[in-house]
Amino acid sequence: MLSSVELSDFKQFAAEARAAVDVELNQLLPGEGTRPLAVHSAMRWSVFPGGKRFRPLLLLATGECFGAPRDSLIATACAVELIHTYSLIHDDLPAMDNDDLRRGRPTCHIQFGEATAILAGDALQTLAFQTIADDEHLDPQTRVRLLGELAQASGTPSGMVAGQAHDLEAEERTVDEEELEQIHRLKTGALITAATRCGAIIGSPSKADLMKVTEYGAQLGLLFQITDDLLDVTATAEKLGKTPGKDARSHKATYPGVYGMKAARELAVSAHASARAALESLDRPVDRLQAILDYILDRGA
Ligand code: GRG
Repeated sequence: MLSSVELSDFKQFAAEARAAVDVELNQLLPGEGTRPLAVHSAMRWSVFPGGKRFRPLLLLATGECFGAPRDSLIATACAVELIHTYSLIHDDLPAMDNDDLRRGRPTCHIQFGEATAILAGDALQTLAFQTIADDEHLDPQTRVRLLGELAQASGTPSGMVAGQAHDLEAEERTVDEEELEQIHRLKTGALITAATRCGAIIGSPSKADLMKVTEYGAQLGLLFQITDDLLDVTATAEKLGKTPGKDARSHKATYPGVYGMKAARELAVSAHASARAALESLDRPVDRLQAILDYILDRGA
């Protein structure tokens, strides 16, 4: 565990990085008064005030661990958050999870109607790619590489869309441990891993270091999903900002459902240890990446 000085450094970093991400997101999104009005209001409704901003924070912390300047990281950090927010809007739609509460307030389709919510999600996704393509702090070759990373992690067959499709398919039947991990590696893990990889790539890592970062990201993604599943069982709507107990009611493939609560908690500890081992093999200042790990484990405890 981190010392109190390291923890206080991390809290300061997280608060300041979240504020910087919000300033940049505000500049990237079309203004409220921009026509057509409804789609832009819906995009802003879902992006602000936002959630934990976990993925952009992770990208900034990884990039800075590789010595990349903040200016070269911030747009890509926002692009990952735009993809994540699009996925939440679409996941909440009646045709998918059919949820009416997200980030502590009505979901996008409840507030603006289904058609506008679909368009807002679509537009956030395309804005993510445009943001990286236009980032003049990065050389063209790096932009193309980041675009490829993000597209792969968001789409199919090796990204979030594949995971979501697999998850929908599995609702009607029992899944085993291997299939559960495969679903969540794609649905949640791919974008979290991409956040770590994109941050590192901007800092020009060696191939060996990028592999270590990838392993850290993959294990952190699993840890994130397990704790998210545990919280769905144990936390209140107020703490979650979304409807709890939904996974079991929708017959979702979850870690507590497949393993039980005790074994799911043990798996979280084991993913935390594997991620930590990957970090320890990196000869870099990894305190913030360690703090992120500890924060996610504690969240589900
Ligand atoms: C619609 C293509 C498509 C994919 C949807 C995001 C997603 C994939 C499903 C959401 C279902 C879910 C609750 C997954 C668990 C992990 C997850 C993505 C939690 C939400 O992320 P947080 O906790 O949210 O980072 P905030 O609001 O803090 O940004």
